[in-house]
Amino acid sequence: MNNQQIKEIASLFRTDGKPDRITPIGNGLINETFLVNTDREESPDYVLQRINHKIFANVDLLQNNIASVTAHIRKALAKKGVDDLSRRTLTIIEAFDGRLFAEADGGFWRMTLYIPDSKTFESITPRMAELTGKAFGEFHTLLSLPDAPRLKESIPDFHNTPFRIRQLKQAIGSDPAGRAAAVSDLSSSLLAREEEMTLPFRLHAEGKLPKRITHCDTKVNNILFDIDNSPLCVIDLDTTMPGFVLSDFGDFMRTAGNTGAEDDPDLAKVGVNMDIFRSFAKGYLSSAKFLTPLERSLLPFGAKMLTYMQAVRFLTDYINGDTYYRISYPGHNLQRTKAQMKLLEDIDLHFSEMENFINNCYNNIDL
Ligand code: GN1
Ligand code: MG
Repeated sequence: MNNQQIKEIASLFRTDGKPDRITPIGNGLINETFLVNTDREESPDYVLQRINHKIFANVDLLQNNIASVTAHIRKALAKKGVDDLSRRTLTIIEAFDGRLFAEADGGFWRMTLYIPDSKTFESITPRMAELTGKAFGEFHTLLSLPDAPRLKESIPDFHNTPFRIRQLKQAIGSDPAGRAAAVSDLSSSLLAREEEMTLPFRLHAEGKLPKRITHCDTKVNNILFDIDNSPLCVIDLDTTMPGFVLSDFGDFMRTAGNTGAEDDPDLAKVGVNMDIFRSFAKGYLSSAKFLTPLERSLLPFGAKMLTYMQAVRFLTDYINGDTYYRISYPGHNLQRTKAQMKLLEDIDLHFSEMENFINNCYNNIDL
């Protein structure tokens, strides 16, 4: 698609000023994202996204979820006296027909206000991690208030580890790209940990572990930071849905708490950054006051489970012939799997240190 066509799609939304310049932005693996500047200097800029409809089958449900989450956060922040509300949560821009998305070029598109002077990072400092932990604790707190919206699952079984393991087994069984045999060492070592990695789901079935509204994609690059590097707002609300808080804690650690990249070709660089873990945990515990003792004690397990689940998902996609995640080179999903498995090994090595820290931190021993 050329810029002119994208500009025409941007014109389907109620922007202030006429869409003028289009620039691809972001590095998500699922949706395509563009910055839209308008012809009026004094108008705001906008973010236009092509929603991956293959993955988000029900766009109406998806956009309604996001609208109710952002409205709830906005209301709660206003009550607390926060004034820069349009920098603190996403603002959806309606299409001219009043819908929260538009249909064009055989696909689904949506628009939000661009938050000026905001930035994203692939890696952050311990101080930023502490403030981000606090911000996630606040996000979870707001979404566990009694008047929080009841959300439906935009992707059914999204952070459901037993389901993801079943998908891996199916991929191995059907082997559509003929790749399963060559990676059988990797899949066997992942499948050997099935029992261990599905614990939260058994605890939930026994009524011991609650589900709350969680973000389910707390990669470090899904947080916008302000010019002074303080966290501003969580973006990519597509998968906000009922889940375990350990998921969000874990997904952040999987990304920000990795000394290497998610797909690092140099496995020697991949490992746990304990400074980030400690700072993030400290910040999170300082504001997530609603946690039950079991939820709190499972936070380090979240880092393990999310890294494991991501390895399972990347390997499944590799075996399926790369049909889900955007890849930059052949074998990218395999490289991602290896990097996640290396991280998982290192989390295993640091696991008791993580557990002790959470305990001590809660008891104010190590603050
Ligand atoms: C995807 O869209 P993006 O890049 O923020 C994926 C996440 C994965 C992540 C791995 C809807 O997130 O679940 O953790 O890639 N989102 C979806 O980088 O599958
Ligand atoms: Mg994203």
